[in-house]
Amino acid sequence: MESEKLELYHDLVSQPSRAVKALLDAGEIEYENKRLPFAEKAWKEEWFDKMSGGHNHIPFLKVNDDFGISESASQLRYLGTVHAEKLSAGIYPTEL
Ligand SMILES: N[C@@H](CCC(=O)N[C@@H](CS)C(=O)NCC(=O)O)C(=O)O
Repeated sequence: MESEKLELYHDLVSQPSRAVKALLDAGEIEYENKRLPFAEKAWKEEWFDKMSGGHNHIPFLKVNDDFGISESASQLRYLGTVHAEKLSAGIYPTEL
């Protein structure tokens, strides 16, 4: 696979953020860790609103400065599909 740049905007107080971060870490998938402090309502800032297309929720996964995935279930599925070889322990089902 060509090199892929991933950025995860998240905060660990957020359960869906933890799920996505756990999958990235379990697969040793490289990504930039972009913490948005939940208590400071950082996801409401204008730059994030613009970047997330008005979704304004965490987690948000940005891929190659190209597109972003706003739903954690979709982020997990994207990672489970694109990085299936790194998740060979069956941590994410590929037969879906
Ligand atoms: N269905 C979404 C839910 C995301 C979500 O609700 N995130 C919360 C934190 S756990 C959030 O960003 N809340 C901000 C708000 O409600 O304004 C997903 O699974 O990604």
